Amino acid sequence: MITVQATPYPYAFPPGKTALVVIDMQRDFIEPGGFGAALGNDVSRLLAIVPNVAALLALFRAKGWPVIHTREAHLPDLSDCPPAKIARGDASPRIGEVGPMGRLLVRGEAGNQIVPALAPLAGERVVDKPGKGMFWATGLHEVLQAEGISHLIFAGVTTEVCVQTSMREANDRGYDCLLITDATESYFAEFKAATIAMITAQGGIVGWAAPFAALEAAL
Ligand code: C5J
Repeated sequence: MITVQATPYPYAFPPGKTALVVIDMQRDFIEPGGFGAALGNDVSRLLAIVPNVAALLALFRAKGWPVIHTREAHLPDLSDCPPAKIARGDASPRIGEVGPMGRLLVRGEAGNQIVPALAPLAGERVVDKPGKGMFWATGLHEVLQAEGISHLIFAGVTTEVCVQTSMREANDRGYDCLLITDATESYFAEFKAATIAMITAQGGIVGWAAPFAALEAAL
């Protein structure tokens, strides 16, 4: 076991049974002109964590440990997108509409891809998820169970939406989860802080949190 100094207490993980999960580091959320920007968000906050996520990826790749990337992505005919999700918002751009980087949140479109600096390598699993959480309608739990994965280390965006939802889904399925606090970000600083506080409260009711340096130090 490797032990990381974390909140609310040290996080111990077994190498070989632990995967890195990088949530939705997609152009649509992170780059100017994408879905996130179209919703009125300051995407520069998210862009700023790209080097930290790259360092985390480099560490896992150097160790030969498993890496999973997710994308929030719908089928081109939107048959996997609940009508309520399409309808949500007032004057906001809708999922499936054409934006500056192609159809918003649609598989295969330019904006739906992971930013080039964090592009998946051959052999790394890429999960297209129609929901906020990584387990809903993806079959991922069965795959991870077959591979004996018991621990998940999380990075990505946004902290309070797809990262938190995925961590909560993982927690309910029995995974021990660590969030790398400087490799995740929100459009809203207060939402990031609140998410870290709520997942680690009550003895780590959802999981643990630690900065990247603590993981590096543990190794
Ligand atoms: C959002 C995400 N914020 N990846 N998606 O809609 O967090």
